[in-house]
Amino acid sequence: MRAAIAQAEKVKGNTYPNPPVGAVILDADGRIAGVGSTQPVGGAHAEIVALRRAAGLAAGGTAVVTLEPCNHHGRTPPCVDALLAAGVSAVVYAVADPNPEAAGGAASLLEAGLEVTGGVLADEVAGGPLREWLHRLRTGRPHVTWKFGASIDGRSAAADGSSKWITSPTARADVHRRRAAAEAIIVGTGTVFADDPTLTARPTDGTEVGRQPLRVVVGQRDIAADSRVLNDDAPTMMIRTHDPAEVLRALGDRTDIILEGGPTLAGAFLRAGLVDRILGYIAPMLLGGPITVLDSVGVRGIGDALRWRFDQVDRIGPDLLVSLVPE
Ligand code: AOF
Ligand code: ZN
Repeated sequence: MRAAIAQAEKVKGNTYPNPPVGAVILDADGRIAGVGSTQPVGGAHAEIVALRRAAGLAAGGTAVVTLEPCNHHGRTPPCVDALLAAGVSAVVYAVADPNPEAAGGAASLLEAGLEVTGGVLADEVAGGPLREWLHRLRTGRPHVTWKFGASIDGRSAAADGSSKWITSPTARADVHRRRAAAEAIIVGTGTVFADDPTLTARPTDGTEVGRQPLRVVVGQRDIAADSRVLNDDAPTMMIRTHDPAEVLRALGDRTDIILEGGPTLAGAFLRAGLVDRILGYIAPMLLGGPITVLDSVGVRGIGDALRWRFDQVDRIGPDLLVSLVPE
């Protein structure tokens, strides 16, 4: 299943509105015979790619998939039929398909006499490659990750406004990898004025960028025509509102959104309850001073604090990467 998860991670961002799914086919002796991941929408599902690679070796073998195999004729025929045709004798999956149209694959496979096991590493998959897609299906709105880089005392810039190189190149490379998997990156006009960011995905670890995420600039003010965010490296959308719900509506059926600041816009999204995950890149540096990652979120007393839970803490080069989810 970990190999299947790795396959899913590889295509994250390139499959929506379909989920990024990974599959591994084991031959009758339990050796890996083929791996695959979901192709861009309208293309083959993960199981189909893995079955093609495994060819004759799938017979009597096991299919390991991060999502319950689909049971329906959607844009592509049912994976259940392909698994039966290939003669696999067992199917292991992580997460049951919550899409009512596609669900029921496990029951059909059982009925056909296969050994079926669900729930394997389900939490890892539901919190990992499928997190954003499951969120979209459950809530009908995109999954929003608020990402910031800061000194250990929560400052995003020094008192004079200079903010380059707070976090290390390793941390910045991680940001670019995540941008490459996202569908849109949101900033406020204030960030464009202050930092003139390019907001493209430029990973240095060899991750291929199939398509650049949409750059979204939110706010009433006009930005300079020569702002980097308006260059030809990626598409850009300007949205003249401060209402987070309206911003998300303008993003249509997108699934995976990164909010990159600044402090006012992040505050508005948090107050609206429209942040689903926080990613903080924390540098071992003290800046003090007035420029913080976040403006008011309406907390007057400690009893009103917005409470979150750390779901992952990693060291990344000299910095920390902390991931939080709502408590
Ligand atoms: C799988 N394996 O790799 C994926 C699945 O329109 P279609 O035919 O592409 O079907 C889309 C639905 O199929 C999608 O909403 C989800 O329920 C399931 N996705 N299923 O067996 C895959 N990506
Ligand atoms: Zn399928």
